[in-house]
Amino acid sequence: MDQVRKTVTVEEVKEGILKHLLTTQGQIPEIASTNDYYQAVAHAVHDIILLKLGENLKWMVHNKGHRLMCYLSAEYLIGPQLGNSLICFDAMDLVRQAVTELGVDFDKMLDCEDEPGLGNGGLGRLAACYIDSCATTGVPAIGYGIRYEFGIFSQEIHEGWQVEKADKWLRQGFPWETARPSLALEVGFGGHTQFSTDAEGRTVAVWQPQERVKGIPCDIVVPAYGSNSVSLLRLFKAEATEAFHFDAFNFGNYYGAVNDKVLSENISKVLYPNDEQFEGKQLRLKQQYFFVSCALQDMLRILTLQGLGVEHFAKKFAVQLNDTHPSIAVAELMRLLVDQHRIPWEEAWEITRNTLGYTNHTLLPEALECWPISLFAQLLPRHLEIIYEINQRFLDSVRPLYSSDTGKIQRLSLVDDQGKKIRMANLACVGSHAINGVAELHSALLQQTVLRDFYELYPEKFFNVTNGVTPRRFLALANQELTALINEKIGQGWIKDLYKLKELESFAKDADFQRRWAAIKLNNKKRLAALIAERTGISVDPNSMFDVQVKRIHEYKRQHLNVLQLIAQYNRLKRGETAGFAPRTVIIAGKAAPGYYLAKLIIKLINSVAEVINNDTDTNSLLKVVFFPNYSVKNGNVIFPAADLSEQISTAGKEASGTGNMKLSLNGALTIGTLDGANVEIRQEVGNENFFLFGLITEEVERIKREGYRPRSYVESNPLLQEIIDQLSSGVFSRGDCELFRPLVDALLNRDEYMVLADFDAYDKCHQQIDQVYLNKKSWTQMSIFNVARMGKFSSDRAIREYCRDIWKITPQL
Ligand code: 26Q
Repeated sequence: MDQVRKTVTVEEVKEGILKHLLTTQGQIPEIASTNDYYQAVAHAVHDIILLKLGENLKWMVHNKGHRLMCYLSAEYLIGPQLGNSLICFDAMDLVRQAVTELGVDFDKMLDCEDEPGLGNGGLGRLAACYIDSCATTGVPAIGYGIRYEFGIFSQEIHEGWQVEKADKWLRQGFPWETARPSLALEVGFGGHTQFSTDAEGRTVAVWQPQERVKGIPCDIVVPAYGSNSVSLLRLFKAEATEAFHFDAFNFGNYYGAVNDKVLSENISKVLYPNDEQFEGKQLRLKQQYFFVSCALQDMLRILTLQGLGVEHFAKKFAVQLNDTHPSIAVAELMRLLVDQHRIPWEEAWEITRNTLGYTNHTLLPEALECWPISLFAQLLPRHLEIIYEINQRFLDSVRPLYSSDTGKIQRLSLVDDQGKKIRMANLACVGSHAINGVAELHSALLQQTVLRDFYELYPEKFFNVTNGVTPRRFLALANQELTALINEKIGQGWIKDLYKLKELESFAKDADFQRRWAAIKLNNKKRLAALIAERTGISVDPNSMFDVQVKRIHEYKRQHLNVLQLIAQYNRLKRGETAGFAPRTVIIAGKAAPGYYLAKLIIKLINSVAEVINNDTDTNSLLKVVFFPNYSVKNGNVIFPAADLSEQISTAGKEASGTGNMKLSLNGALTIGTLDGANVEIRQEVGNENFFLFGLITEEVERIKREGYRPRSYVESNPLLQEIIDQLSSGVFSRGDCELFRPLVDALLNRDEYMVLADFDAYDKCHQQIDQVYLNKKSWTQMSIFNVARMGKFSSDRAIREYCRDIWKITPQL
């Protein structure tokens, strides 16, 4: 936003801040807190966003001349807004100066922002990166979702256990949104369908819902980097309809009416904190339908505003489904077109399929959404009828192709074998023109496993779009010192074209550049060390290797493999085997789904092992362990720039892509990883020699399982592993409690679903090699530079361009 920089002076910024200090915070400078200043600065910057970009926003929504991409996602993990906006406007220094001149600590001021945690993890953050990249690449886009009052819980650690606290992100208000009650939409639930005949003798279905709820759009304008382009994030908040008040006075049941009002407002109350594990909760289905219906109605309104008829829907909108969470859109769009706009079924079906694209994010069978038909019948009776109709027509059309193969027909059906559930992935596949996975390996495995039958039926519908992350937030903002060094050498072009980082390769062997590179890493580590001390009381040595695993806690992500290796290393140090060892700080962070017992026990394990190791004076100058509480976008941005080693150690074939792997590598961490998700492509890009590979590959995992995996045999043949299992079982890390970790040990010894024991030895050996490389500082730094220089592919801008080309048929304007 050159204009902002050119036209706004420090004095004007100060004026804007002081104005808001008074008008928004009701404060005078003499007694204002740092938080008051944060609020004032945020409002002042938000003013600029609306004043400078408002026109562009209107143009984007109302201009007839382009196709609009509408992203449907139940989650957006957007992170703090102020710093990112300043990066986009290239106004960081300007505002830093203004705030400093007002006598306020700029960094403390930035730190006041509570982030909206409206997502669980990767999928929600990906949605936020994509909305950011649409703005920067000039792709007209609206992200539709839910404005949860409580986002992902905030995590505290009490005696080593995770404790969930409500996320009151709205406590101080949220300066970045504009509620637009005049644009509210109505959504129905329950009731029944009435069939009647219209003037032309056609049957018309009219859904008579039992309950109605209003969706209030809360708009967040997302600025581009370096242009006036924007994206719009439109999140809906549920509110009771006015009808409640009528009922109350007509029937004298005032309490009942108010109670119903409260119940309907519950829809947007809280984000469900489970990922990768489907749970068929009624309120969750209500959330999904609520925001999808609001979104599609909003699109129809935009169409009308542009003077276009509904028959233009597919030309006007490319709608992308972020996993199956919004897949009820298939039935809702059909309902709106057929029941409300009287479009013939076949034509409506054509529109629906041409409009929708479906992105899959998981191969784990337990994560696939299958909703009980009984729940559907109760909540969305008309949609159930529509889904049955879609299914009947679909199965009728494929039966001739597979006449003798009833198994195939059963697997393709939108209804499960017992006739009890709706398979949302099947609905999404049938109802969209494009289906994609999120990394090469994932897309290939989708075609071979969960979506195999659909791939055989419609191979032309399948695509891969490897995930990416935004370089604005995850490098320019998170790592400002490194950004300054990079800019000095190659200019700022990489911020919009990440492939330009390649130009850093010519400095990889330059001793002075290496020295500066390493000095910046050290500074970032000092900053993280200070935060670790503040949050956990643990002191860590910034000169040790920072070995980082940050992501949701899940057995398939194998944080416990990390812990087993850590114990192996601890045992070696205890035995005095210190030769060739690089002093190491193992940093793990992530939230466990509140109902996922083993994941929570893994957190307890990490903290218990940390307690023993950190307090052992024989070893604690060489090895430390930190569980960093409450991993979030905000904390992530302190962790990524400080990482030396990035742990991406999921069982091959289980991680769809991963995006933390990209954020860490982009900040100069080297990866230790399996051939899983996007690791495969990261390794391809950075070069095999700059990536620490270990472990079974997908085919081997499958083969060993087929042939009968006996996890115990790996323990029996490896004394190191035997020793660790014995320590866990005999209370060495649990103050003598032999029962505490038994569920974990049993899971490993008896099933080991994720092949932790099978991969342990390779992982341990790989770590020992890494130490050798780390001890050679020059060569480590060189590898770090190569990693960053070769991360061009993993920009979300590249991903958005691919979606535009292959799926949305939109030409990016920038
Ligand atoms: C579904 C139904 C009911 C309740 C919750 C859910 C639910 C919520 C969130 C299911 C899944 C999620 C989140 C999944 C997720 O984050 N997947 C990750 O997506 C990333 C972006 O593509 C990938 O990089 C990761 O590999 C993948 O695990």
